[in-house]
Amino acid sequence: MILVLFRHAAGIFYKGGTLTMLASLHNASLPGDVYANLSLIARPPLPPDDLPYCPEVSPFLGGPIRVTFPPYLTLEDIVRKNPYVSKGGRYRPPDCDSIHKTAVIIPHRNREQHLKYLLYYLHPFLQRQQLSYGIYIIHQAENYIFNRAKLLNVGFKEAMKDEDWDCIFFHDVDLIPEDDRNMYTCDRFPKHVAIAMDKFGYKLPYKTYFGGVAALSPEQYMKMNGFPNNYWGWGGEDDDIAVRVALSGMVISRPSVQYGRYRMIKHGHDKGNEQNPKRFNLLAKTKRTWKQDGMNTLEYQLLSKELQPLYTNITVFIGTEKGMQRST
Ligand code: UD2
Ligand code: MN
Repeated sequence: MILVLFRHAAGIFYKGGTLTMLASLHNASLPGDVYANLSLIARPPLPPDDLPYCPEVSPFLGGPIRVTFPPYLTLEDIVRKNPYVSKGGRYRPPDCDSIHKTAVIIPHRNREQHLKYLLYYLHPFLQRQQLSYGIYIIHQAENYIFNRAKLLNVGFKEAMKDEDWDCIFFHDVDLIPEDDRNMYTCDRFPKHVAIAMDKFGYKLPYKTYFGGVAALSPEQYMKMNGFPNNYWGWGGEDDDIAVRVALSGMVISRPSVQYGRYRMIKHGHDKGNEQNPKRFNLLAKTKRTWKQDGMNTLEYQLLSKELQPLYTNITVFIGTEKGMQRST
């Protein structure tokens, strides 16, 4: 027993040593470059079934990430920089068997520039964490008012058809993570991840804040009947989700403030996502409505599902406030 324990401790020590060595090596060359450690990842001459499990702590982590927005970046550049990413924006570590399968769901309309930067950072970030992952863009068709939470519900449903994901990240398109120790894996409770954003002075704006980036396991998500479908326009849906967490008997978990850091790409108000004047009324009723509105009442028309090189694009018609009839 003592011998086993000792070996175990030595293993951890060794892993820690490797991590420190790699981190300093990478810091010496390009401080904070999110692509710095990727060249160290290589496919060993082993059949995929014989790969060892990935270690508990990835040796490719580098800590803080320097976020800049290179002006001439193209999607082709990003493809070239991520040779192990396959069609549909899918990845599994080539050198080890990951126990984590994470889907990232991004609600989207008309934010192509933000999407490009997010992909530029997110792919290497997730590879450094040695996760198996897939990136999904949920694109709201037509010009009717934007509905972030309903798009996230669609993303969940469609992603789960592809794979038995064990963790779903619901991710704004304009938030860039700034520390790769912010693991894109799930906790015992729904995890609010974007807890320290530049736009809020790297602090939580209020205690139950749940916006930006959040991670739920499929079980946690189903337990709260997913997210509301009836918040059209800006605001309130994130607070509704936080209330659902509590109403379904769970609590909010969070990473450490040192790791849960994000930069939000600056933007104005989008046309078609005006402030939702009904948000306060809706929020006052969540307690009565959460079981009657959510995953169990989700309706949409899937218009297309395309496997792009860096992501799976899902274009969906989600209807209007009045129902599923076309607005035009
Ligand atoms: C805050 C929250 C966000 C959400 C929103 C209220 C932060 C960092 N985020 O974001 O999670 O709760 O308030 O609804 O505080 N989008 C498009 N096209 C559009 C409109 C929105 O793609 O025309 C998507 C995109 O992924 C965007 C997200 O919806 O990041 C949230 O919209 P926002 O960025 O305009 O709102 P913001 O920054 O106030
Ligand atoms: Mn934003």
